[in-house]
Amino acid sequence: MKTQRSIGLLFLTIFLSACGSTKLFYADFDADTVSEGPNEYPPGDPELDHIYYTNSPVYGPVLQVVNIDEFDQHGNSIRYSATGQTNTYYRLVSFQPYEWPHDPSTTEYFAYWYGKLELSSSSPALDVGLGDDYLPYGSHWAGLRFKNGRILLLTNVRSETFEEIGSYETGSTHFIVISIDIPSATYEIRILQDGRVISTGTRPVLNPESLHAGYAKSLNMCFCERGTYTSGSYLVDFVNISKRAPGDFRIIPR
Ligand SMILES: [Ca+2]
Ligand SMILES: [Ca+2]
Repeated sequence: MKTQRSIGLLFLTIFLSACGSTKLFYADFDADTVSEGPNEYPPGDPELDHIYYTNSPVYGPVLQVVNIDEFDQHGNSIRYSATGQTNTYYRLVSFQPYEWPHDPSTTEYFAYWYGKLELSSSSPALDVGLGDDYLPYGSHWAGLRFKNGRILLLTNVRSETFEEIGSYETGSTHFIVISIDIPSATYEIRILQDGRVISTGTRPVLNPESLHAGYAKSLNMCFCERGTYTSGSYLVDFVNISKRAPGDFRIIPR
């Protein structure tokens, strides 16, 4: 199984290397120092892509580079941990491309990454979204929430309402692809886990007026739910935002 996954990841890496001009954000954390926060400006193509996060000495690290065999996508990954901090900005992690101004020839955006959910019943919800800014949730084009074994799709940003689209088990690994089609102002999210795919199908973008804005197209993750939560983390690797789809949707983590 491990060999199959490594081959699949190698294929995907080669594919993406040939399409450098379409990359907007890329981080694999392999050059980062274990036990520290990741490089805020991930080395390599593309230039000027950025990770926004706050590793506060008061509230403890939110992001930490780790090397964990059982996740083992490739080399290092990052662990994003929930904290008791009530200020959203201290808890938010935002993967931000550099693109200014907006390229009018762009018709599609894709965000994709590997993740492993380490969430228990005492963990806050993990919210993930792609949008034109990093302020959850109003700017999101599409978003997901993971909470108590349920996978929820954000359906209304103002009222923060969700639709249940699937389930997960704590410790499960997945590969997520969020795709945005600009001309039709639609999106689709695919979650590959346990050898199957959960798809949202094609849906209208939640915040279509910002599709042509010249802001960052950010992939945002947040343990933003308020409450006395004490645990929870998300292992993440191979974070991509691109104008091109990943080379092989059949790559399913085991
Ligand atoms: Ca890695
Ligand atoms: Ca870079």
